[in-house]
Amino acid sequence: MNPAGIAVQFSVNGRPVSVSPTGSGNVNDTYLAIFRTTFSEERFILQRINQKVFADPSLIMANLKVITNHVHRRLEAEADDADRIWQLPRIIPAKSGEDYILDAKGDYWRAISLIASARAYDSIQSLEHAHEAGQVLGQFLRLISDIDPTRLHDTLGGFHVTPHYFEGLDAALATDAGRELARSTTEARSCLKFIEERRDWCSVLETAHANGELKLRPTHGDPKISNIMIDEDTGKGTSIIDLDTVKPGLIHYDFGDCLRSACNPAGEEEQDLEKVFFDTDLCQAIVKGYMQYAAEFMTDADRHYLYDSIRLITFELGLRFFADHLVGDIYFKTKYEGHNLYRARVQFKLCQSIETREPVIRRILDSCG
Ligand code: GN1
Ligand code: MG
Repeated sequence: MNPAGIAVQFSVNGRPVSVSPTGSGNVNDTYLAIFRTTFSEERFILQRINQKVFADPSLIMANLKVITNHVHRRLEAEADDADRIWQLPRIIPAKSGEDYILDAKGDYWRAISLIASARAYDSIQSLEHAHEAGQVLGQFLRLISDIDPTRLHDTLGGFHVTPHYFEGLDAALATDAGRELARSTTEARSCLKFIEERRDWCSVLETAHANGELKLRPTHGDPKISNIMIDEDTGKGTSIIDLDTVKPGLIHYDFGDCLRSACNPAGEEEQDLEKVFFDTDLCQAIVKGYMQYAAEFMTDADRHYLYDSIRLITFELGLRFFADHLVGDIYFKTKYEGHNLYRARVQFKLCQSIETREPVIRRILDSCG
């Protein structure tokens, strides 16, 4: 069914004016729906959940409910003392009373409220923007830090467990087509070399988890810069969006992912690799903002692994893009031939830049922590 036909099945007043694609997500299909009544207008977000990625969308909705109910309650309780109006989207139920619509093709659709008068950016705009992004992530993780992680479903097995992505790579390399793609170009060969040189190190966080140093907690799973909403009037961060990947995990992957994405001023889709690097001034701004809220729940062991988390998640995303390239682009949506290979090269360039700047990054982490 078309998105407009789905949109009217949710509990929203008025009639549809438009339902058009929005955002830059790599997995789900996202639309902005505008409805009007005779006296007002309502805007909300409509999404078709990609079931090739999320096998059981009802579990995502269950997690979303736990998180949003909890955060809304805490935000209300703290509102009078807050320096801004913090927000988090809410689920808009279907008219049937369910949290989602299952269409005739078996696709799951859900609606969530729009964080209005705010916008997200695909790449970092300024030091102030970076500082705000850090605050938004720190605040979100603080607000969910008292949720028992066992209340959340593991909606995506192996997500952000870096060694797990080597299984995908190795399976791809075991096929003729995958091996051919990995060997056929200089670019692919150098990606594979980059990956192999880091194979032994990539278990660093999982080992710390296995030996009890790091614990599973509720996490966001995808706190990249394009998921952080900035108030258009004040320039302050107000909300984090895209809560599909909320699940029990290591908060390090969240911390690292925010820095990975926000400290590369060129953005993930930059076509000129020369422009891709890890900006340590932006890093300092984010870490300062993050710690304002996160200091409350961070342990010494958490702090010990922060540098690794930045390097690792960048490496992991490159590995995921590269492995998807080898299997014919089945996970991440692509716009051109070789898109995922190119995305992998961007992340590996960034990872290299992080490695080169390790001493500076560690100094920043020590002084802000
Ligand atoms: C995917 O679809 P989107 O853009 O929200 C991916 C993230 C990656 C991100 C990179 C479920 O997120 O893990 O970091 O692309 N989400 C999933 O842009 O795999
Ligand atoms: Mg996402």
